[in-house]
Amino acid sequence: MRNMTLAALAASSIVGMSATAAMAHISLQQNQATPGAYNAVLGIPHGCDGAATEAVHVEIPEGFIGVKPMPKAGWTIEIEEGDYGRSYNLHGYEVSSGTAAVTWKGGSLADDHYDEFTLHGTLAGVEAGQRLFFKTTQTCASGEEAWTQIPAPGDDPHAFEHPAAMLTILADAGTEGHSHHAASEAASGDLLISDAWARAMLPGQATGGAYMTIRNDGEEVDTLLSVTSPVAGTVEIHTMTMEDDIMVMRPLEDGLEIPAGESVMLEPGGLHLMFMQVGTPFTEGAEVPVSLEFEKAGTVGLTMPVLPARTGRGADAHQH
Ligand SMILES: [Cu+2]
Repeated sequence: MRNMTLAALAASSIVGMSATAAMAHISLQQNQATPGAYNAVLGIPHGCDGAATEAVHVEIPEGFIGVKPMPKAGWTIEIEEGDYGRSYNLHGYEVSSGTAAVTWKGGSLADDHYDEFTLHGTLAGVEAGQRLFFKTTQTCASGEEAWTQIPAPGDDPHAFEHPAAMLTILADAGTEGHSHHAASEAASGDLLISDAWARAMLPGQATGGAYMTIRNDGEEVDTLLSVTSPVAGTVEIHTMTMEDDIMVMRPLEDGLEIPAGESVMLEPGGLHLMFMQVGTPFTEGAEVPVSLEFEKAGTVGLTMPVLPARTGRGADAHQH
């Protein structure tokens, strides 16, 4: 069902673009990754207007450090070194410069063939939700094809004819030392869910709150229709507003809209998920499984860590 929905979405987004542009984009085989070791595998799906590709040049984005290209038979490699925008700690060493660009040249990749070019490195100093762009230029006997367009924040990356390959950073669930960021994440289609957590409950309490950020990188609005969890009788999506000095919570009967190109934050004092009829109160360190049903992206499952109630606004203690 979900696959059908995504296929239908993909088909509809192709309408209006030329067939070559729709299929032509250079992209990363794995376009979402957590901080740490990462292999950027760039797929080159065709040549330049029918001509064979003779060189592939990739600019390394800030935050992808210690990069080494994978050799390819029939191609020679040229590495350009440069300074990073800041310094990083890589395996215990302070580094402030490294590979800035890589060129594979001297080969020949026919227009009707597909090949992959791999860069191994480490994603460092990056945060969940951040996007890294790999500007790539193909050189053919007939000329160049530059895949270097980068969307401004909020812009739709799908609208470009020659977009740079995009990598989205996911939350690092293993990060220690800042528990408020130790959140689970999940992605489906154009949606990215990050910084999800459930609030620890008091003994005997039957309702609990949960929070997350939902980002929609797509071209169309999506709607969170319903939420379920095996550890709660029901889960509601609540708004919270101040009315005459009183905090009022209301379920969103028609679901929660996630506008195209925007992030919606569920956070203490505002929008939240409300777990009702919870059998065993959530305790710090436990994990809460949850399943989110979106109108377009389908079902997205994730597991949220239970964190202590954050300091500050205590108004949404969920004592209904
Ligand atoms: Cu509530």
